Amino acid sequence: MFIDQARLFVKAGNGGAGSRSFRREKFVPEGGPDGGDGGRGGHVSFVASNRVSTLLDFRYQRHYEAKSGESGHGSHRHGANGTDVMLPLPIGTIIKDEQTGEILADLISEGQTAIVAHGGKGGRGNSHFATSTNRAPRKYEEGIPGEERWLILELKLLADVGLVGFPNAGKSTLISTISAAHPEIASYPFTTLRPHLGVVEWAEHESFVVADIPGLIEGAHDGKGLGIQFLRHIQRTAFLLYLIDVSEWTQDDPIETFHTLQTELQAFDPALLERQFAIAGTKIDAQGEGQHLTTLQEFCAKQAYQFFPISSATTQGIPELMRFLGQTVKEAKTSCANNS
Ligand SMILES: Nc1nc2c(ncn2[C@@H]2O[C@H](COP(=O)(O)OP(=O)(O)OP(=O)(O)O)[C@@H](O)[C@H]2O)c(=O)[nH]1
Ligand SMILES: [Mg+2]
Repeated sequence: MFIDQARLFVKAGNGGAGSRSFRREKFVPEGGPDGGDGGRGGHVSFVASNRVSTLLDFRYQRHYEAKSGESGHGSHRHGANGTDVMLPLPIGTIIKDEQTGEILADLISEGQTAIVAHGGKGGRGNSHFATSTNRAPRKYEEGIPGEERWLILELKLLADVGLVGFPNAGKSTLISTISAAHPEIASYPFTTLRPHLGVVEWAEHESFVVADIPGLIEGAHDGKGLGIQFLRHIQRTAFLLYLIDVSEWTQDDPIETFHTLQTELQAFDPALLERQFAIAGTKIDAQGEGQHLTTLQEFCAKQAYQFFPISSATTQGIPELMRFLGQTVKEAKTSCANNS
């Protein structure tokens, strides 16, 4: 199961109390104060790791607490710091404070860490409070309580290619044909309710990741259908593939469909329209007289858009499309690596 959101509570450890202690030595009747400071409470932090790929763990355990710092000791000895809690998260997770909505961290690279609840500082021991008029202070400080808060974790899929299309366009069928992902497929709209990722091996040791997301309809940006919130999953993809049904069963004009899809993407994030893309005409095994296919093909030729007629049912056109996507993603990644 792919979990893309989680809510959890974190509490850092409290600081340990400072110590109230006096030096006791034989023949020294009034030994000075020697109470050490309390230890710091443990922090709660996250680390981005490519060994985890979902937020599933946070469905089962929602409370994470770090240990408190130890109290200080006599002879100026510092109490031990509380042990930190370090939780691994998939790369691509955004951490938000639930109450304020503030983004605390955006984990984008392996090993990146973020402290989300700071351990409380330890209190000072009585040795700090000696003055010329008070050589035997009884005063010491308690530790500061550790921070605590509710967090929202959001995993933005780090897919290379995002599939965009009307409901029923054949997005889930395509991803299940080209990868090991098995999202539900059905002839009714909005079968897919949450994003799915599939890894496509297009050549030996060469792969890219595709995201299948719920279908878009006209007015999605006003909340129609499933809305457009899930488009955040394709915000970071290098490439978009528009899937447009050209079977004889569809009532929609393919060019209008393309424009509607672009309008909805733009309403969510205009940058999505600048993204490299190609258009696939789907279900060509059921093209009938082929009117929709011809219309779309001519439109793409005129606009100089990359166009691929495909059928997931017969796999016609799919190997060519996969090679094209694989190569394009690879080039995009190489130029990205060279620029950074
Ligand atoms: N003949 C034919 N039917 C197809 C092809 N691809 C998909 N279909 C059918 O089209 C219908 C919709 O397919 P899905 O893959 O569920 O469509 P989707 O785009 O994921 O739809 P939503 O999840 O609702 O957005 C199903 O009945 C599929 O069997 C194809 O290449 N040829
Ligand atoms: Mg689907």
